[in-house]
Amino acid sequence: MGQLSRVQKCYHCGAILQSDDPNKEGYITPNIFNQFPDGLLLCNNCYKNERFSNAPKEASFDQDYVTLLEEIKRKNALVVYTIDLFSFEGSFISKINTLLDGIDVLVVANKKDLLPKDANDENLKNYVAHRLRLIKLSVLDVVITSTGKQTYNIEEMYQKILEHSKNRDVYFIGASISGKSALISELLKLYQNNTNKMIVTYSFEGTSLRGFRIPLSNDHYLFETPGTAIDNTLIGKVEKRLQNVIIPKKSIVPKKFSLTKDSFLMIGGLACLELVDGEKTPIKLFVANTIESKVKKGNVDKVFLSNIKKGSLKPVSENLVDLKDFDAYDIEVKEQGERDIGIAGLGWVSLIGNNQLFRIYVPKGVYVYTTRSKVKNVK
Ligand SMILES: Nc1nc2c(ncn2[C@@H]2O[C@H](COP(=O)(O)OP(=O)(O)OP(=O)(O)O)[C@@H](O)[C@H]2O)c(=O)[nH]1
Ligand SMILES: [Mg+2]
Repeated sequence: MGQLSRVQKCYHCGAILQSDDPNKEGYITPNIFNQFPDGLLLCNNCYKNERFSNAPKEASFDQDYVTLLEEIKRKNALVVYTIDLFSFEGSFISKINTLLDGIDVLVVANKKDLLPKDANDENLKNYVAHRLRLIKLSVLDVVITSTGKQTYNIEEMYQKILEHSKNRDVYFIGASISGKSALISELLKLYQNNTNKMIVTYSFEGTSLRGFRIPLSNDHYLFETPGTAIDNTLIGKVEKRLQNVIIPKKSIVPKKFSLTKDSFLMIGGLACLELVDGEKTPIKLFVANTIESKVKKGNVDKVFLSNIKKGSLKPVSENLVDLKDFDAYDIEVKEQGERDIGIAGLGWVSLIGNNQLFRIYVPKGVYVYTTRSKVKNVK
């Protein structure tokens, strides 16, 4: 009988691994194959496409929204674009931004209460304006707000809406759970109805979208619209009970760590940031205060996974138990100064850029970004 040897398969797609023909399925670089004879291996294709992809996923959107934006454009209305300051970076949808081209946009950057207490409004406005410039959206103004127990700048928001609307219709738009309904309900506490119209629920023509219509004058209205669902944030990837742990309830207190080459920060069982190359780097982590995090050295795949399996860092998700549940991205930080590496829905890490190479592991399909720092000089 001939010798029986084990056939190695790609851990992700299941193709039989081979090092003979790069054009056939299952191809893996020979030295990787030889270096880890018993390891869990990925074929080059899966390694590139599935885990080490360089293109974080853009959120998708509903076709009804196009119809709604076309109506806004036709009416030359004022758009109040609501963003969630804690987590808006992945919520821009380029097609929506293109459709907003030429429309007057007032940005309301909400949930300021979730940021560290010493976060500075001017810095935040500059950050938001910078992000919006990058996506080629030109805005009239940015107002920083909060709703909830301690509201912030609601009156300023209302005044700016009245000032910029100039007898036009006004539409509150923005991602789901950015706080549109909460802001409008605060606004209604200041609002006086001097018209002969009522506040009504309203169906947007040609769509299945519904919202409130609030009269501003006898000819003009403020419309509340439903949010665009954002499918590239962590919130949609975990079970309901965990969403309450991941979405901060109060002001984030940043946690300090330090990464040296080959060490990594595990953020609960949800994400992991490794310093692959570069000098020792102090980092500040901005996530909900209840999330447990720790720096470790060693083999990321093994250590991170064993922490998840043991449940030693909270929270862990039933949906995130295997390496194939995670994407990995390499991020080179070439810029100097304070920089953030962010994970949509979870939060971000702040550091001083110094030519580091980081590798970040995030749940599959979750948006990852790098920008100048959102919250600077906090203790
Ligand atoms: N911490 C904090 N939470 C807020 C704030 N504004 C709204 N929220 C919360 O965010 C969640 C979503 O708020 P909504 O006002 O329903 O958001 P929305 O944009 O109308 O969402 P859709 O209707 O789904 O598009 C709720 O749990 C609110 O309590 C805020 O300023 N700070
Ligand atoms: Mg709403």
